[in-house]
Amino acid sequence: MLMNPFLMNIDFKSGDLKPNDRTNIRKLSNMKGMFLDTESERRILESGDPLIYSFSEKVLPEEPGHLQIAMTSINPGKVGQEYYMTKGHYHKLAHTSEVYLGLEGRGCLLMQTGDGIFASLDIRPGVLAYIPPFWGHRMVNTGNTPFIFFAVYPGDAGHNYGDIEKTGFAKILVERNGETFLANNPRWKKGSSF
Ligand code: PAN
Ligand code: ZN
Repeated sequence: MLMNPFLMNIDFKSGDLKPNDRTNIRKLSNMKGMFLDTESERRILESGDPLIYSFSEKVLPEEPGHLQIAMTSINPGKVGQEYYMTKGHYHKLAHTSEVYLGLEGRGCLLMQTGDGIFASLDIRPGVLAYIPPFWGHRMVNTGNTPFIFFAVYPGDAGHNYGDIEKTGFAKILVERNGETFLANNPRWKKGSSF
């Protein structure tokens, strides 16, 4: 069936994508066990359930030939020493790629392959990252303001969250003594997805 061309509006400052079909909310309780410091996680959850990030999507056919588009806003904050971040995922069709474009705030893109190759890229407004096939990806907000980015990826890519939920990423982004750096994740084990 022929789809009609259409426009959408992006508010670079707030991250609003309009009109969108779905806004997904990820609170700390939706990410249990994903931050290293589970004691800090428990303490935070005793007094509330902060919004870590949200992302809005236009629902498009999950078919080859189409694209999916999404806008994500990650709040500033930390659980223990670890910055707020997205869950992160591989694509279900692992050989599909993605483009992330930084629009507001500052952050870092963590990537890794199933056999443990790790890479990270600093993202700022106007910086575009190309995530090639087979790289799992997670965005981290390393600033003091919301970190907003645009994403576009193949229509049929799908998402595989399970492998990241099991093992996390090889490295985590933390702040210690005012310094931001990548630390080895003691919980990380080599994945077996590919
Ligand atoms: C992005 C992500 C979005 C939220 O649109 O889905 O930033 O992150 P999680 O999916 O890891 O929760 C994307 O990479 N889509 O493929
Ligand atoms: Zn993706």
